[in-house]
Amino acid sequence: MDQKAFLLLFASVLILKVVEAQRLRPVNQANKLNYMHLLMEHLHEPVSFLKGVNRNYAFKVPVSYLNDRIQKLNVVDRSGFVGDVQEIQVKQITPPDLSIPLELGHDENFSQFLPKHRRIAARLIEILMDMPNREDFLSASVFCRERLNPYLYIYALSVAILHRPDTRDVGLPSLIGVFPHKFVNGEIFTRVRQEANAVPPGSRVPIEIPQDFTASDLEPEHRVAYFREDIGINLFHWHWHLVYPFEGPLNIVNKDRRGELFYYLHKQLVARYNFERLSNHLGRVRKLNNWHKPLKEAYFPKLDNMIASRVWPARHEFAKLQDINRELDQLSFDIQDMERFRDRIFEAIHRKGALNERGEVVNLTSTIGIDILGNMVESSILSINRNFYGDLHNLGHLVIALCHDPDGRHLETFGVIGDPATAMRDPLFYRWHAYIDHIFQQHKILLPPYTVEQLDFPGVVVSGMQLISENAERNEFATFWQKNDVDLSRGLDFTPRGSVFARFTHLQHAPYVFLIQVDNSGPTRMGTMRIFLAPKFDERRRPMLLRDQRHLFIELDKFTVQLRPGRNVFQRSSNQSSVTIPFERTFRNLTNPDPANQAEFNYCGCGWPDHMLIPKGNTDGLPADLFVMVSDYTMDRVEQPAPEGCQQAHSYCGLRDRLYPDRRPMGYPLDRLPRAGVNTLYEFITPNMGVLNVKIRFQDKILPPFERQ
Ligand SMILES: *[C@@H]1O[C@H](CO)[C@@H](O)[C@H](O)[C@H]1NC(C)=O
Ligand SMILES: *[C@@H]1O[C@H](CO)[C@@H](O)[C@H](O)[C@H]1NC(C)=O
Ligand SMILES: *[C@@H]1O[C@H](CO)[C@@H](O)[C@H](O)[C@H]1NC(C)=O
Ligand SMILES: *[C@@H]1O[C@H](CO)[C@@H](O)[C@H](O)[C@H]1NC(C)=O
Ligand SMILES: [Cu+2]
Repeated sequence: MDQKAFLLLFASVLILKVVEAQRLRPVNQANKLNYMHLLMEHLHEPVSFLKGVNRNYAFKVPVSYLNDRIQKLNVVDRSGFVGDVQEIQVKQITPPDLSIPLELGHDENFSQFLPKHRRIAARLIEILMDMPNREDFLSASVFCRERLNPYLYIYALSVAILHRPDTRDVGLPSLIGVFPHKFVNGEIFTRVRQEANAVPPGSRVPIEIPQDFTASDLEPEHRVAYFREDIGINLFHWHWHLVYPFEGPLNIVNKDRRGELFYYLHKQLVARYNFERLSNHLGRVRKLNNWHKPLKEAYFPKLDNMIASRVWPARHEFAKLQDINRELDQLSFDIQDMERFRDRIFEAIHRKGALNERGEVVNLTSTIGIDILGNMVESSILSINRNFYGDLHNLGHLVIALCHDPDGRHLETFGVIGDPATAMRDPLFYRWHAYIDHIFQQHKILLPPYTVEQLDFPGVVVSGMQLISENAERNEFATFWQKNDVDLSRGLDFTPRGSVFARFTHLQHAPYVFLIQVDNSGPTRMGTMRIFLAPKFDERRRPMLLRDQRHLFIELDKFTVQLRPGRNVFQRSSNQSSVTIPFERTFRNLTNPDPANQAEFNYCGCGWPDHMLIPKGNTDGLPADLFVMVSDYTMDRVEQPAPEGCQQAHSYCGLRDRLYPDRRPMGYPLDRLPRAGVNTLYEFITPNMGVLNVKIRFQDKILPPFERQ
């Protein structure tokens, strides 16, 4: 026995003595899985260490599960802890075969976009999905944690928790608590460490994250950094891709209209970004259609990962895209390959038919064409012909993410756009997705415009609209800054006892209510209220034509209404939006796992963050068009049982285990070109629609945490 091992053994004997002074209480066996989030904490520590912010949980693990030295000594580090420890017992199973997941080294940088990594992740998801019951699932999760690359592990485990029928009630912690370095400036970790080491839990103050840490005002693009770098929208994007992975077991990937939702969600992301740009005197984002021209937009992320001592590579101004040939990633493709895929996709769109793997023509119809295209362009494993139409959108992420080291000679890894948790920080994310949307639009503009008869709902008239925001003029949205705190303690590479908070500043809007008056001259019937918002003027302050403006409409809400004969007045608050989830759910706090409210953290954890619902506007009040339509529910309705559990943000995320709850094309009625002769929104509307002139007024003030305006 060498000296180190001897010392460890000696320490463990002491520790076991300490354990005797503690009381071990098993947790309620039926609720064991509610503690799974503890597996996602402090990933640099073995599973046998005490877990939880207060270090009062322990996994009781079969000795053979533990790795190397620690395994041999069976050290359960409970040092320094006095009091009750709750024990989570882990059953011993025949361990799963991890030979494929182990192809990814423990310290490698994991990217869902890399084909090699996708294959590995798909296998791990399969392993975790195949566990026959909750006990075995917990056991396999513990076994994998000790052996696998932490990023791969968290990704696959999260997908499994979101999709196993028996884990609906298991809470998924917010990724910011797991990998905080993917979300906040690396510099603050030094200060977090000082605070945690020097100050006891009750007296700690939050560490302030500066609002402008990635660039200065010399860079015009920096004016919208508050959007790109918002913690909430990056968490949302990560979560959305957990719910809609493009590779993995077929029953997970093959969700109702997932290809169409890929198109619609990313179109909305670009629309929202453009709305912010127009709020900040920036032009709309230019689509990235020329892959040979140097790229004006630079990005220096300034995120560091202290665990893997990894710095996210930067991209300087006027970088060029290049052919990729990286042996270390088993990745090789040329820009020409992407061009070939692009040309084939355009050809399919213009022929209104695509070739499947058997060489048969699949019609790109007005109903399912967009769904087929979504899966083809992204591409997902549902693509009708991946060999022929390739993997355009994913390769685009990679060619941008690797442009600083296309052949790997500098041993540098991918940039932020190569990881869904960080991709939305990069200005090129939006240029790339503007291009991807341009492809989808080639299909949409070939579809026949909706006729007046198709749009109208005879006998239903929108006769009045009002917007009432707290402490604001009538028909104005109010926006401002707000500070909030997020607990980073669980994802740190050292182990403070108790929480350590970071304080960040984000955009916020005042709570508002829409009042919509609808006259019904027919019998009682149902309708769907669809609410959208777009800027009124373009970057040159000229009124927009509907053919341009329709790309800028962001969805604010969608809900079913009952129309009684005569006058109906509907009142709808911002906190009821079908697009958003509340702030608390975005930053899910699982320090106090209460089985009663776990379910809502899963699918219901998917939703646009409420604080980013309304674009910033400007101090003069940015003029915007609030568009409302009441459509005929008999044409919208999807026959299915009501969703269970929490209220879900279905507009962008769909419903768990259900069909997408609206039969119309996503983005209806603004998803197609307007009919002939219609140039403006006002000319477009039929009696069952309404437009309200509103303003978005930004007040340059910062509200303290959790305070209502
Ligand atoms: C991960 O990326 C960093 C550079 O950011 C690099 O130093 C490290 O070697 C990479 N890890 C592996 C295993 O490739
Ligand atoms: C596809 O469209 C063509 C032309 O409209 C039609 O003749 C053909 O039957 C359609 N194929 C299928 C499988 O519906
Ligand atoms: C939602 O907003 C309305 C109006 O502002 C308010 O009365 C209600 O309490 C809010 N509900 C929740 C759950 O916050
Ligand atoms: C999280 O929950 C714990 C216990 O319920 C509470 O003490 C803590 O303040 C919460 N943190 C946040 C950020 O809400
Ligand atoms: Cu995405």
